[in-house]
Amino acid sequence: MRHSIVIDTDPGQDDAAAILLALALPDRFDLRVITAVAGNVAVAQTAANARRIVELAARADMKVHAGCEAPLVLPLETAAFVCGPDGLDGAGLPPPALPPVEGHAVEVLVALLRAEAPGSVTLCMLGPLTNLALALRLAPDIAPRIGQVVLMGGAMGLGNMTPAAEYNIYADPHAAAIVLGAGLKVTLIGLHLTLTAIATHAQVARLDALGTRTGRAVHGMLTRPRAGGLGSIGHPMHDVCVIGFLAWPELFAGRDCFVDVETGAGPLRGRTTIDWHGRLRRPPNAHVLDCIEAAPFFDRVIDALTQLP
Ligand SMILES: [Ca+2]
Repeated sequence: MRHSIVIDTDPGQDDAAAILLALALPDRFDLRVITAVAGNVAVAQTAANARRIVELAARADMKVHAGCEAPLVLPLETAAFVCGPDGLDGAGLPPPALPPVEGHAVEVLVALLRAEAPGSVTLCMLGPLTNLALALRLAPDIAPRIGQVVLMGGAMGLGNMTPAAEYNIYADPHAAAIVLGAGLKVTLIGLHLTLTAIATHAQVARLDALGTRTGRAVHGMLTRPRAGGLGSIGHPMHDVCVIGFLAWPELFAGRDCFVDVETGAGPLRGRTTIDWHGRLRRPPNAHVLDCIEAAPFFDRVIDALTQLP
């Protein structure tokens, strides 16, 4: 099956790998447009980073639109302490040759969804959900036109931004609540899964051995020295799981659940309460993934990346 997708993103090293994976699988993905959002770093930088990535993949034709500069309600808190000041620390990429194209990401999302056949477009959400939430508020008629949303965010358990919250949901909890409350077909890929999606040292070394500029860039991002990480034993690649799930759903498992988002300002801000056992007796609003077969997953990711320059 070939998916018509939009990638909404805040690159971010793992966003970069996700975009590259989508571009490396043209028989699986028709990437229509990339929309950038403030998150890991400011939106001017995330949009520039998306340009750097598509140019790395020799896809300078790919349209990148900049979107929201800040979360819906709260001030922006970046994750530059993890991703580095430009968001792509370790990639060794030059500045983009071209700027983002005109047109705000939110308006582009609305126009695209209105123009396409209902149900035909999949939204791949790799950052805070601000752009999509604002699009749903601006144009509620797009909700039934969205085929599905696959998002990286939340956690069943410990967060990475705070003990309670994963970064993407923490950064804009109000947007997450809007998206999860909009009656969309949502697949949620949280930290509880992505922290088990670890490439082995041998797989990471294989990236470098590809001898391509893409292989070098991804290898550099994965192996950079990091402050502020969780001290995991390998190289979690959170956002890659979104694209990988659409390409190879047989490597993942999960179940339909009700998911609630804490929008209050206290220590639980951005917490996702995932009702795995149905205790709250609320209708499910997301398909929550909890398992990935990491070894074959990364073999396939690296095999795909061999297709890029
Ligand atoms: Ca991201």
